[in-house]
Amino acid sequence: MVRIALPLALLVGLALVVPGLSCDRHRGSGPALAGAGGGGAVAQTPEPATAHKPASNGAPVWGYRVVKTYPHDPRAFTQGLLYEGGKLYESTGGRGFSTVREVELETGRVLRQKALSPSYFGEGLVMRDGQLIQLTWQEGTAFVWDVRDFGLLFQHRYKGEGWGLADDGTRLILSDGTRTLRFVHPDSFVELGRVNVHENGRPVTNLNELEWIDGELYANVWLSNRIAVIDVATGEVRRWIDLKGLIDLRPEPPIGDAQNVLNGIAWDAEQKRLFVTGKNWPKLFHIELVPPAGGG
Ligand SMILES: [Ca+2]
Repeated sequence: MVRIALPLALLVGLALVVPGLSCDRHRGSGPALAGAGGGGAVAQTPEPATAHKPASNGAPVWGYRVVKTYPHDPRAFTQGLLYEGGKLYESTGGRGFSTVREVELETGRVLRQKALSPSYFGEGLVMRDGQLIQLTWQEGTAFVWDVRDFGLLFQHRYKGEGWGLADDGTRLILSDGTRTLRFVHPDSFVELGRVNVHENGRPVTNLNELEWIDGELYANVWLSNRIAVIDVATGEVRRWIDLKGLIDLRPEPPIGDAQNVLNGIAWDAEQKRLFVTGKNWPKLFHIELVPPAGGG
């Protein structure tokens, strides 16, 4: 696969003027992936990159404040992130580099991990009843791991692509890069319903990593610095979180690679801490959200 190393702005700009230009979101050119066929992923055609740009009369845009910065494994092509029981768990992508792992928050050190077969590409991750449920990108398979030893307990099958995964306490919520969220039964992956995400009637696409926080769904929007906060009953984006400037990705690749976008949201429900990171980012951030002037 031809290596595409364009600045993000240029890449998005090209996507606007070149119909069908596909962005290989999962090429994963980070240190762990370099020279290994780039992950061998098949390019895909995202929906129009303009779709996620908030309308001028759209939902309020919140800012952020960094509370604390932690190290993050720059070889981790982050696809899923969660915090549960005082521990941080992560799902990484890339063909031959996909893992499910427990990470030490303070140091970023990988305490233990399970590597996926090279034919699988890790994606969204949730914890439920002592089990880690991990999506795969195009393999239609969700792995259920025993959190105690990362032993494989079960596999579910589902249709289409898997990007992000969240748990609303009753159902799992699955994103696939489109504007559509699917609700599936946590024990069977049988589909229970779906909703299209929008802002003032405009579709919001490229929904990626997810997190369920106090009755709302937080969603990374692929190739953007924004998180959409969604009312899943209606699909309406209630507000945006703009994380522009959180990390300086301008230095040389791989850190500056266009694929190394914001991705990964984890919520520490006990201590009310919000963590975010990105693909192959060397840092993970505990942030607080700041409402817009005039209220949000
Ligand atoms: Ca998450």
